[in-house]
Amino acid sequence: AGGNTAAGGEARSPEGKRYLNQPLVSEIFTADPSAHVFNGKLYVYPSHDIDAGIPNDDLGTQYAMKDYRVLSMDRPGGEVTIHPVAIDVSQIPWASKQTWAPDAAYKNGTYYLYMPARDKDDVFRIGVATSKSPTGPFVAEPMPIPGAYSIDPAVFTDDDNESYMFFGGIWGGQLQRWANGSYNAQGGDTDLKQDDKPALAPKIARMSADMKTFAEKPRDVQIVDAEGKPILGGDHERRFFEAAWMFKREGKYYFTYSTGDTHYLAYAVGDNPYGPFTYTGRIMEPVQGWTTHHSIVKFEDKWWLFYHDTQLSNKNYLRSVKMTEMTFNPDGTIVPINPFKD
Ligand code: FUB
Repeated sequence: AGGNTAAGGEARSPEGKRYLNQPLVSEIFTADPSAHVFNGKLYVYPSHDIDAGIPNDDLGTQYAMKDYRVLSMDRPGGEVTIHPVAIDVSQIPWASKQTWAPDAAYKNGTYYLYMPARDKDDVFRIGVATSKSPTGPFVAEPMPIPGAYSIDPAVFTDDDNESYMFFGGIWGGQLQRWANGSYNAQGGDTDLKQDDKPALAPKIARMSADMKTFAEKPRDVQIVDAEGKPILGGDHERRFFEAAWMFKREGKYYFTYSTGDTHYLAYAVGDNPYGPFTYTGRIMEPVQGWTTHHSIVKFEDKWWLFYHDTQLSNKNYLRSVKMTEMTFNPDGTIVPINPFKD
């Protein structure tokens, strides 16, 4: 992959902006990074972007990924290892294509890889695969997780060892087609088209002890404004689009997400995993590329934002994972990050 290196050796975007960071790897394209600390090391579970020669459309048909590969490093800034294929779509019995943004979890000696993909009827479902190693190979369960649908699973384990899956994404992620509780192929390609009503909510479900099923029916994750009123469907700068990620700091629960077509990473704060969460602000301004998708993890005493952009390819569907330190103000708000240097 080639970069955009301006005179002087500095990488710049096509608009001439200087990138804040360089990609973690350039041998393959990676996106949607879910980072975790396992056994004192950093593991990143990204999408593995490929060029399938499919033009961009609003459903994300161009994101035609076929397998997962794990990245690891001993510490932030350390050498990054690209591990062999962890699982291929042909090894996921229920899936047909588009292995989108994954997440991983560890419990009781087993690593779990959560994978959204289109099933044989073209409906996005979420399945799970297991391994004794954080880098795989992973073995898929025969069927998707019952009651899980749409895209972008993010599994959060609280201090009491209970785990929860957040999931969902509108437009290509099909969440709007589940608005009435079951899949409706006529449910539209974008959102509810009800700008003055509450926006489509991401979902949360507590996981069973086996980490392979839900212990409850998924519930709506409510995102509200400072007055406690739901964020509306027309509020594209604040409403949930995709890329849910939860973390906990100093007793507060941070529900973080992408606003999609306005390209922000945003966050809302609550006092328990279910919410409601009060919209608080932005984590990151738009990156180069249409999508923005992240994770946030604490390594030793610092917090890190993992994200992606299209610096290496200048193509929306060929992205590269980056990481940068994230800091907090004394009141617990996040210091917003500009992906370009001023
Ligand atoms: O990578 C495919 C999709 O694009 C992800 O599932 C979304 O979050 C967006 O990044």
